[in-house]
Amino acid sequence: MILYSILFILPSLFVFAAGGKLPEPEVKIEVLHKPLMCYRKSKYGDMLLVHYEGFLESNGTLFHSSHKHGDKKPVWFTLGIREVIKGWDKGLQNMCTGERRKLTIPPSLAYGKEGKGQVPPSSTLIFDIELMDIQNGPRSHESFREMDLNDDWKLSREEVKDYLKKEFEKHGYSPNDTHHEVMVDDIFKNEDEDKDGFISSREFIYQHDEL
Ligand SMILES: [Ca+2]
Ligand SMILES: [Ca+2]
Repeated sequence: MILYSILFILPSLFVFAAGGKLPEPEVKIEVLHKPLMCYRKSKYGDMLLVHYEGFLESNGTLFHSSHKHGDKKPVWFTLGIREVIKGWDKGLQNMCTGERRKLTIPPSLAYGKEGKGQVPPSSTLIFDIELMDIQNGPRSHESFREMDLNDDWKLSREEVKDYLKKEFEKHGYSPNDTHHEVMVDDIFKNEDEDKDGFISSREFIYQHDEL
């Protein structure tokens, strides 16, 4: 009886946790600093601003530092949409602004067998990451409410287009109607799963839940 239950439950757990694949290796998370006040914790769909340093575990080489390299500014990215390596998506959830974490990330959740740039093949990476700010990303519940102008809990093409226009203007681009139409087509092709011509809150927010 017990064996039966385990056989029955395990496969469904795997499907739930890893989209049908075997569970992946984990990211080791160590909290180096936690602020006293935490008003908001990072979640999938949020935009995070981070300062970070990345090291090779094998010999301690610093391969990238946002403090020292490039324009020496912290970087923005959206959590949970694979904009960054999987290890970041997994390891930077539920984090407070001002918190610092050390992540140890196996190659399969970083740059894999191939490596990339200064990261040699099959490298385990260590990151020291400080979360500087959290903003509503394109995937948050808050931005859905913001986009849903008539509060009917679904997004029409007009609402999505309106939002794109505002976002483009906010970032200093002049509005381009043809470009926006193409983007709206693209968004609806991917997001409107049941093809009813609207993006429901569920289609919007849970799209990337399998990550
Ligand atoms: Ca609406
Ligand atoms: Ca729909």
